[in-house]
Amino acid sequence: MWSSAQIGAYNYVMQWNFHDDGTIEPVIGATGRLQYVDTTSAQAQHGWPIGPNRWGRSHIHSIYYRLDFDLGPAGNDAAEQYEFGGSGGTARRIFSTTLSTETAAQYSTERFRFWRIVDTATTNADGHPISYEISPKFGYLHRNQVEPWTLNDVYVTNYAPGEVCATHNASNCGGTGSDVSAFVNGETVTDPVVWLSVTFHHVPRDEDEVNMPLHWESFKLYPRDLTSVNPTP
Ligand SMILES: [Cu+2]
Repeated sequence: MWSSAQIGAYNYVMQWNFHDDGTIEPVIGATGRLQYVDTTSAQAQHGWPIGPNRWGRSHIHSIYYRLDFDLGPAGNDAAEQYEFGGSGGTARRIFSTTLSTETAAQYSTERFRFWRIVDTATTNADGHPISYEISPKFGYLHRNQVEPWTLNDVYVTNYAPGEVCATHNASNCGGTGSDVSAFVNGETVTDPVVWLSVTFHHVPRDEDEVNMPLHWESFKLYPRDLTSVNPTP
């Protein structure tokens, strides 16, 4: 399933790929034309030469997904964070945390961190609770103090009808609260919504003109114990 939206000079292609094994793969494609081309040598330090007195300004694309799960019967969903402690050794211990209060979290390549939404009342044939794992694909991280939503990568909030857009929620989306960082305000999580960032750093190149090739980014939502064996043997 896909759609395309023009935002500024860019076109973004939003794909949702549903695989036979239950994996859901949201994919975002960026194309269109460069948004910012600088024309003075003083600005050259921020980008890459793409023509006579023209520099494509480097920039970060930040895409935020709002994932509102409801596994199994209504209710009983919980959010968990998993990671592996230690470093280097051959046997590293798994740690899990139930995010029962609204939480902002960061990616960790060193600790192999991932998250899942679990239905605490529904089990597969092995007796394991059914869940979906959120498996990020780590990109370049961009922390900008004046854009507080960039200071973390994953947000778990309790469902609220006014929390719609990750940024400019009140001004552009008619919602309640400024952005996803403000949605994390101590509520108990009984109906989890996960917000996930996908970022990439774009250093323009000659090939980006006239029209850019599609640049793809993605992450995966894996069924974890949704079935007791491989559903596609
Ligand atoms: Cu770009």
